[in-house]
This record gives sequence, C-alpha cells and structure tokens, in this order.
Amino acid sequence: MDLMDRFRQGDRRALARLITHVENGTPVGRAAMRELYGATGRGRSIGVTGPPGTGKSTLVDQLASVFRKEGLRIAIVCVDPSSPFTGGAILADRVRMRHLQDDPEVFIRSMASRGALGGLSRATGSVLKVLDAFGFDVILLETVGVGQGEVEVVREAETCLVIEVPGLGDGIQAIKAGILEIGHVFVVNKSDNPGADRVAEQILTMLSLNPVPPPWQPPVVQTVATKGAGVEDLARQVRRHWEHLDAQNLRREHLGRRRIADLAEILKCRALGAASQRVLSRPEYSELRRKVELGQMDPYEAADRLLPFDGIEEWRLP
Ligand SMILES: Nc1nc2c(ncn2[C@@H]2O[C@H](COP(=O)(O)OP(=O)(O)OP(=O)(O)O)[C@@H](O)[C@H]2O)c(=O)[nH]1
Ligand SMILES: [Mg+2]
Repeated sequence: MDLMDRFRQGDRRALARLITHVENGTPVGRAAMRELYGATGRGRSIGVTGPPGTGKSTLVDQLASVFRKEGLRIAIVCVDPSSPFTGGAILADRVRMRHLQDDPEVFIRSMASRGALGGLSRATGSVLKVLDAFGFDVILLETVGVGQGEVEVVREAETCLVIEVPGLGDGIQAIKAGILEIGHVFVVNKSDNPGADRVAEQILTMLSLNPVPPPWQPPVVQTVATKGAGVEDLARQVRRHWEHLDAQNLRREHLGRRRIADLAEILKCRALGAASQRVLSRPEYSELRRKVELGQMDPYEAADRLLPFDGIEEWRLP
C-alpha cells in the first residue's frame, strides 16, 4: 500500500514520513500537498512564542492535556528557527512531554530550519496542513521568539499566544513591538515569581496604547505552567478567540491569506525553475560562470548577459 493510502487510513508512521517529505520538498511531498490541500482548513492552530526558557513547552504540554480531556486530537510541532539541527532543547521537550507521547491521540514533531524550502514559515504552513488533513483538531506550534523569523512562523497559526515572564529585565524592553501586534492572548508564565502582576500591567498598558482599538482585545492570563495553575483559564481564552474568529468570519480571512501565501510560493518556485532552465540552456553559461569564478567578470555583468534585466527585481504578489 502506498504512503498516501496509509496516511489516509490514519497510520502515524506514514504521517511522520510524509511530513519529512514535505519539509524537504521532495516530489512525493509536493504531490502529497497537492492531494491534501482540499482537505485542509478544519483543524485549529495555536502558535506559542516567547523568549527562551519562559515555559512554552511546559505550557503547551498543559494546554494539550486540557484539550485532551475534552476529547480533542492534538498535534504539537516544535519549531526551532535558530538551529540547523534538531538540538538538545528539542530532545528535552520530548522528555518533558513523555506522558503525552504515550497518548495515541497526541502527535509530537520537531522541525528545524534545515532543508526548509521557501523558508521555515512556508514549510511550517505545509506541515500544519498535513496535520490538519490527517484529522487533528488542534495543532499547537511552539517556537522560540527572538526575531522576525519566529513572527513569520507563528503567523501561520490562527491564534497566537505570546509568553512573557517576570524578571527578564525591564518588561517593556523585553516585550518587542512586533510581538504585541501578533499576540491574541498574552500569558505571564512563572507567576509564582515576583513581579508577575507588574508584567501583566505593562502588557495591558502597551496594548491600550494601540491607537485603533482592535475588534479583539487581547486578554492577559497569568499562569504557573509547572503546576497547571491558570491553564484552564488560558484554554478558555483560546476558545473565546476561536468563537471571535468564527463570529467575525476572520477564520476565513486567515485561511485566505495563507492560501495566497501558498500561491505566491508555488509561483515563485516555478518562476525560479523556469529562469534557471533558461540560464542553463545558454551556451555561454559555463564560460561566463568560469569568468565570474576567476574574478574576470563581475556577477552583475554575467547576470545581465544570461538573463537580461527588465527592471523587475522584487518578488511581490498583491
Ligand atoms: N517557577 C516556574 N518555573 C517554570 C514555570 N513554567 C516552566 N518553568 C520551568 O522553566 C524551565 C523552562 O521551561 P520550558 O517549558 O522548557 O521553557 P521553553 O520556553 O519551552 O524553553 P525553550 O523551548 O528552550 O525556549 C523549566 O525548568 C520549567 O520547569 C513556572 O510557571 N514557574
Ligand atoms: Mg521549549
């Protein structure tokens, strides 16, 4: 039986293998995405981001347990944009989530930037779709929040949780501007440490400075993930956000934006493929390449001769 048949029958090993194909952009992975695409858009995705060590994995684990009790099927994806390898932190996550791993309705997967075609966020988007098509009700996506890369990754999820903790220096500085815009629910974890109330107040103040009040006012939840305190409340806020998305038709908008991003990526790959074929078919290619290599011609000059410049240098799709 082929991989897709086994995938459709709910075989987890087939799922894991298919994800690897999709991550690596193999022909099998591409064909699978094409086949699966129509079956996506059902599962809920929750992005979880925040500085290193703030308790994201512990919270994801707790949140997954709450949803499990409600009978939902859960997938957890840990994305590490900084590491080209599957590193120690992710191994630690696996240990921490061991009790979830024994649950046949919970699927845990790590992703690193290695091999991701079209950038990590597109690869993440594709993996979310595979999990969605497999039938998971909730897909939790953990990523360490430090830069633009993570912001792009969590944008793939329809609900974004931003985790902060007390004691990371001045709270205001620790909460980056870009992060405020993507958060739907803010979590002050490690609220057993001093200063949690202050961090929560600072977040609320910063949110209130937003000149155009958004239709969704992001709540701030305090948690102690290690004890499970506040996690029920967090799950409730996530559900509230789902209801908001559904009521305002925002879910459809979110999915629409993701689909356009997919179209852009497919077109980009094809355009690049077509351009590289044109270049490689030019008889003077190897000679020009050699000249560039030896420093006898600058790469701009060689590029002008191989692919005449028509003034369009930016890839954009409105
Ligand atoms: N005191 C306290 N410790 C916590 C809490 N939540 C998590 N921790 C501890 O904080 C440490 C880091 O937790 P993780 O869940 O691995 O944090 P993370 O954000 O996933 O870490 P990275 O993925 O490495 O960025 C662990 O030792 C946890 O036990 C909490 O609410 N209070
Ligand atoms: Mg973690």
